[in-house]
Parts: sequence; structure tokens; C-alpha cells
Amino acid sequence: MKFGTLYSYWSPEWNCDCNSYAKLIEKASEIGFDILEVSADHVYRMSAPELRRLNELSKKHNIIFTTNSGPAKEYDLSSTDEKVRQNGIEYFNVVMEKMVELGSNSLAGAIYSFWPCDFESTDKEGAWSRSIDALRIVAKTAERLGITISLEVLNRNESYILNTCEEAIAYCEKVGSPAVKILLDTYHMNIEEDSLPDAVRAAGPLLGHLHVGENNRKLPGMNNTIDWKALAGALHDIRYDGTVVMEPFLIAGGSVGYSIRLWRDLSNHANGREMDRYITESLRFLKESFA
Ligand SMILES: [Mn+2]
Repeated sequence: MKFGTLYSYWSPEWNCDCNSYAKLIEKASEIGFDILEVSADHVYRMSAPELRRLNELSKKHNIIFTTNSGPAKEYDLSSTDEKVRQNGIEYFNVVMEKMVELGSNSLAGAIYSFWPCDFESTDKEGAWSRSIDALRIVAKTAERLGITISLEVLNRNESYILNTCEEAIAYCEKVGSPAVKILLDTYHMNIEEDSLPDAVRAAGPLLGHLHVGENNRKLPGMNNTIDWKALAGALHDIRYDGTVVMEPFLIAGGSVGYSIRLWRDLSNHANGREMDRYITESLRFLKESFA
């Protein structure tokens, strides 16, 4: 297994330019991560020289990139508006072309719709039908480029389309592409699944990516609300040797706090050095738990 973190851990803002990513590659490597998870939207907006620079830096520091997408509503592959769906198909095609330049072969998130959902529409059957058709087109590009798309199962407050692993398995089977898999996230699973290990076992070879965090999105090991040993057992059972990425959110305020609905500090008012210590300890905990 390879371990990583989402880029946004240290900042209350989603914004991250090329120079900031360059620093994060070095930091992630120093801490001992294998992976830095970057934003698909940032990749979409980066120039060819920027993508090349980050690609070279990642090789120098032995970091691989996974690419995280919480698509804007204008790219909603489940939209009733055909123009919006087409816009989404074109968006993900560009994202994936640019991922190749960056050197990333894993696109993960709520690719089938937009995030966070505003629940203006909750026509699940219609959303499945439209997004499955659109995803089949996007999947062709993924297959051609050697990219895996992992669809994130989200809790009921963030989506109505895929809330459990069982739903995601049925959805993936309908898409029917070897490039389309499932992203399970312990934070969402803890709300929706009867059993986290059983969900992992059910996903089996369809598990393409794993997000880890405690019940309130603290770092793994910070409060042990998740039974990490049982989860590790299930990952072992399915012989998972893929990517495991933390999505910790400790800092309230800013655009990150707003999106995550974090209205209080979970970091114990940590400074930068303490934030580094927390995540270093969490990585050690995770590697020990999953070994
Ligand atoms: Mn997640």
C-alpha cells in the first residue's frame, strides 16, 4: 500500500498555486508520504510548464500524485441539461490529458455529479441513467490514457447518488469499464455502512482508492473512532495494495472550513510545527495499523 495526504491539510483555503504545490511535494516527502493528493481543478488550470515542473519535482522526491475532484455544478455529469453534461465530459477529458503531463494516473471523487450536492434535484434513477451514460464516454478517455477513475461514495448530507458501497458496486457494473472503480472514505462509511470491513470486502477488486479519517475528519489515530485494525484486516483479505490517502480537516474558517462545514477548531490551535507533528504521528500510526 502507498500512503498519502490531501494537499489542503495545512491551509484554510483550497487555493494552491504551482509554487505552493512544489513546497508541499518536499514536505510530504520529508514526512514520509508516498503520495500527495492534488486538486483536479488546479490541474485543469495549470500550464504545461507548471505540470512539467511538478512532475519533475515529484520524481526527484519519490512522490506520486492522486487527483481529487469535487466537480463544480457546471460539470455535473448527472445534470438534466445536456449542455452541462457535455461540458463535464470535456472538462474531465482535459483534466485527464493534463494528469498525464503531471504524471498522475488516479482520478478520484464525485466524478458522477457535483460536490457538495445542493439537493435541488434528488431524482436518483434519472441521475444514475444520465451520469452512467456520460461516464461511459469519460471512461473511454481514461482507458486510453491508463487512468483509473474511482467514484467516491458520499454520506447522505453530501450526495444522494452513491451513499453505500453496495450502491457503488451496482453503479460500476452498469458503467462497465475496467477504468471505473470505487473510492471508499472511512468518514462517509462511518455514517452510512453497517460494517466498514464488510463494505471493503464487498468492494474487493473494485476498490480503486481509499480515503482515511476519523468520524469527525480528524487524522487517523487521533481519537480512534474507527476500528483501524478491523479495517486493515478487510484490506488484507482483499489483498489491497493500492493508495490510501488521508483527508484530514482540523482548521476551521476559510473556504475549506466552509465546504467541510467545520465551525470549530479541531487542531487544539496548533501552529505549523504542531500540524506537522500530528500528521507525522498519524502516518506512523496508519502504517503500523495497516502493516
Ligand atoms: Mn473523501
